[in-house]
Amino acid sequence: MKALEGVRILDFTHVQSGPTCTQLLAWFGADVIKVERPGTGDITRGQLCDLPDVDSLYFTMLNHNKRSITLDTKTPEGMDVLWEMAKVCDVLVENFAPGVLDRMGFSWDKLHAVNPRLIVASVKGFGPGPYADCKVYENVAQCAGGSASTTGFRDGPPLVTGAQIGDSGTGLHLALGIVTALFHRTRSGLGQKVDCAMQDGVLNLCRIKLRDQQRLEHGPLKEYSQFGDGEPFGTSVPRAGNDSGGGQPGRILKCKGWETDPNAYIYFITQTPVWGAICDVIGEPGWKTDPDYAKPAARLPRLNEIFARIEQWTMTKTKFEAMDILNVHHIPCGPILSMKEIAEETSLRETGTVVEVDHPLRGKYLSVGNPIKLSASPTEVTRSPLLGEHTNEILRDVLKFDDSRIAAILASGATGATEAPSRVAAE
Ligand code: CAO
Repeated sequence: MKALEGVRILDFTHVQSGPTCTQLLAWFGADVIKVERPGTGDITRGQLCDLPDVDSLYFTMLNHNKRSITLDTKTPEGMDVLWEMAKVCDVLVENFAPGVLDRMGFSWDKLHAVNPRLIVASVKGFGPGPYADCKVYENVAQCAGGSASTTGFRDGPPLVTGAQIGDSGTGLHLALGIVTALFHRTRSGLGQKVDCAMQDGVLNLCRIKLRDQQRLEHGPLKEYSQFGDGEPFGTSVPRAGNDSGGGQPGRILKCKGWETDPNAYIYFITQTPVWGAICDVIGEPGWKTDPDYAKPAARLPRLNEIFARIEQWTMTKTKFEAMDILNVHHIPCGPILSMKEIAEETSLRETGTVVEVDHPLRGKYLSVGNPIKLSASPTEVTRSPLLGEHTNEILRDVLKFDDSRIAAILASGATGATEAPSRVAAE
């Protein structure tokens, strides 16, 4: 039995933040029923398409293991069906713009009255406050959550990061909120609202930068290369390039081949317990006892010089050769892996973190599998649904409608053309 078997999710999500949450729940065994607008469905089905008339990779990679029903919830018949679904589901998940669900008539009060056990989980860009009504996409959340102001180099503009911390990060937060509410329901018998704001989710992941903001009031941040360069700090946490580490300073360093390979780099951490080994490996054994280098505090003003010296060594090795040598000495380091290298990495295939999935219209494609491994509830990744693929079976098997009721709903147009191909281009 899968961990969430028996849990039914009314998945009223779109784009990325909500779908990543419900995909995780589906991977844990929940029955996730995605409600989509007839004709177009989730707008991402038709965005950034690499093949004609085939659901985009964006959509397929975010909606595995789900079923799809098409419903125009702005028709009375579509609205009726949605209410019936709300009665038989355990969780409703949505990430529409602020106010959309209320405008549809699906307020928390009404949903709770109809199904007191229903958990209603929402992603919004912001929590209550001046921006509560704003629509938000990934990069807006990265900017408003503190990530962009602290990412990049100090002589350049703020930068967004390639990791989707606003969308997928908030989806993760929401999934935790939902399973927590499910656990609470086993004792209270009642559903509750679960709200995650993308700004809050990003800030939660930027926690150490708020730590640094407060440290700054008590003096310069000595592990930042800015300190070693003698550049004064301002009043807020600066961008730190690739510096990291608090007590364990680290940098990205060039490796052999960096002139032509944009990813011939390694992340190198000068962890204190292995400082002696580092000195031996790079050919500076004298630094083990030299008072200017032997202790972490003495090294902080010299980090630029120290990393320049370590880089002289890493540039003589490929990133994988350097990994092999450094790992023998338990020196924390990591290669900069390109997406191509990750896609080809056999160990990630073996653990199911990278999976090959077959799709009837697309054929085989690669996706990221479930990064959370449960020993008694392993994940089997199955393809995303075609638009409206399960409309009839949901009306019949989940909602237990009889043939005449189903025929009336289909005739009303509320479900659109259920046998329609996978998507209609939305771009
Ligand atoms: N049938 C009929 N109408 C439907 C429907 C259905 N099945 N599903 C959705 N709709 C309607 C909604 O009722 C809404 O209509 P109204 O505005 O008339 O009430 C409309 O579709 C659009 O909803 P939206 O405003 O959420 O969509 P958008 O494309 O304009 O905005 C987004 C997208 C992501 C900016 C917005 O949804 C948002 O801010 N969400 C919260 C934050 C979030 O999750 N962002 C992550 C985005 S991923 O990068």
